[in-house]
Amino acid sequence: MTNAFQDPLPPASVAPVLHLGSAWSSGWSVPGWMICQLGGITPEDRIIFLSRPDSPPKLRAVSPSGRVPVLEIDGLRLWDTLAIAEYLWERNPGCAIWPADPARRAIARCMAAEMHSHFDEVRNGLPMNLIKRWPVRDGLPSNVKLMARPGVRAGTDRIEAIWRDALARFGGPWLCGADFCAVDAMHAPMTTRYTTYGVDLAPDSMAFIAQMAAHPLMQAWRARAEAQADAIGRDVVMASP
Ligand SMILES: N[C@@H](CCC(=O)N[C@@H](CS)C(=O)NCC(=O)O)C(=O)O
Repeated sequence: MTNAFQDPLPPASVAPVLHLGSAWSSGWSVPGWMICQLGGITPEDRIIFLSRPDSPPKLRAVSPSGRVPVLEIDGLRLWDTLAIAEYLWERNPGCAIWPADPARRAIARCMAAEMHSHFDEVRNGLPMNLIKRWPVRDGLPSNVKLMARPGVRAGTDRIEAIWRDALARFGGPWLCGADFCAVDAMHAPMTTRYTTYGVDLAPDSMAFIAQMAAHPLMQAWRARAEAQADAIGRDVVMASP
């Protein structure tokens, strides 16, 4: 029996091509796209809408893991956000992906790795949807119940602690100091979940969430989500997930 994951993928492009998911719901697509901007490349973006019957074969046609983001660059196919960040940094050391100072960069990598490795309970408990505002429909659980889902409060407490510690350590306004870097990009989709579900966190966390929403990269991404929602139909987007 043929396993689709073993099918060879086409040779990767030399000119950068970035495969992304739906802008309103694909959490990892957000930092994938932002990190390319921070790395100084302007890839051709190709969108695969997720959660559709034809999504899995479309994803497997470009991604060995069946997940996005995937960056094709220099003839390589990179299918992981953190690996994309590291490749673009090695290709252009000193770009805006990581802080210039080695100690700050090491802490940045700890924060990025923790966000990359953990918090699935928060991701699954509060699914990302940049268009929806809670409550939107009767009969669904309140944000209080969503926050009571297993692991959501504990994960949120840790995320707030990361923000608080990093802002105190490096003086803000971003997690590694004055400049927005890959760590902020990786936390960006997390911040949006609390806005979507109307969850009130501590005042300093709410300030960070508001600051993130106003960042030009986040605003550009949100505009993309709004445009996709208009094109696809807001009823479809509001029903997701
Ligand atoms: N470890 C991967 C995670 C990527 C991931 O989970 N992507 C999701 C979208 S946010 C995906 O492609 N899911 C496939 C699907 O929804 O069918 C990374 O860092 O890029």
